[in-house]
Amino acid sequence: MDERGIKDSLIAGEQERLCELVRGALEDGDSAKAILDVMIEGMSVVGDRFQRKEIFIPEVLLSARAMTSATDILKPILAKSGSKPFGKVIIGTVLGDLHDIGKNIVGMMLEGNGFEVINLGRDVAPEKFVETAKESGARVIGLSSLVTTSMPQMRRTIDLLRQEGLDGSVAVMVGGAPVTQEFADSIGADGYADDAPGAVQKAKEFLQVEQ
Ligand code: B1M
Repeated sequence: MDERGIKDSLIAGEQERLCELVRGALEDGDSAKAILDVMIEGMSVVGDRFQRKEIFIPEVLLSARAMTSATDILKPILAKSGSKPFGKVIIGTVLGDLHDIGKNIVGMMLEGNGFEVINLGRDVAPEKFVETAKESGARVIGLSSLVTTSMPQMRRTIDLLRQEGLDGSVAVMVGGAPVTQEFADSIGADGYADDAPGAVQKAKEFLQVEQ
């Protein structure tokens, strides 16, 4: 795989070139997971440059758009699962937060590992999570947050589930770059995952899927 090319085109926000390189890597037999890892490294360079004010929102948006398109190419592979679903998992990025790349990767990996995923998107209000849990009967909710300002919405969602009497039947896992195990414990979440494979692991634990 042309790792350098994949990182550089993602950092430069060159959507078409990135997609071409990703297709090429798949044709050469590289795994979707390995390609994704290289893109995640590239995106972390984008974040560092943004933080150092070397690039600004328009550039970050271009990189995000390129990564979303390239991840879409990997989706059928990551989400391929022949077996009957283990159970439903609701996922979403919390209210006030527009970051969804990592959350979507979590969703794809859950699907690829045999879960039925209800992806509510981004900027999702606590009420929407609770309402969907009631309607769908899902027993797991995964909350994603990428900005510290949206993290309090995770607590609000858990509090609302408690008020509605669902806390015993629906397990909540939280994740996203600024989220920690300590924070998860402090808001009464049932679990925390650092990355997408960790989220799959937690969902399996919650639904007592044999590993
Ligand atoms: Co924003 N942004 N952004 N941004 N952005 C960050 C998060 C930031 C760290 C950049 C920085 O300053 N270095 C910073 C947050 C700082 C903070 O809160 N402490 C930041 C900021 C400040 C902002 C704005 C406020 C900027 C502004 O307007 N001035 C604004 C906020 C808008 C809002 O949300 N209301 C903003 C906007 C944007 C864009 C829209 C331009 C774009 C998002 C596009 C999109 O997602 N569709 C964007 C991007 C792309 C980023 C960075 C560069 C990359 C995020 C990303 O996609 N990473 C990011 C910097 C960074 O993270 N280094 C940054 C790749 C992705 C695969 O990783 O999302 O971490 P990640 O997901 C991982 C894990 O976290 C985990 O698994 C995933 C896969 O391994 N995970 C879970 C995620 N969710 C999980 C859920 C789980 C379990 C694991 O269980 C349920």
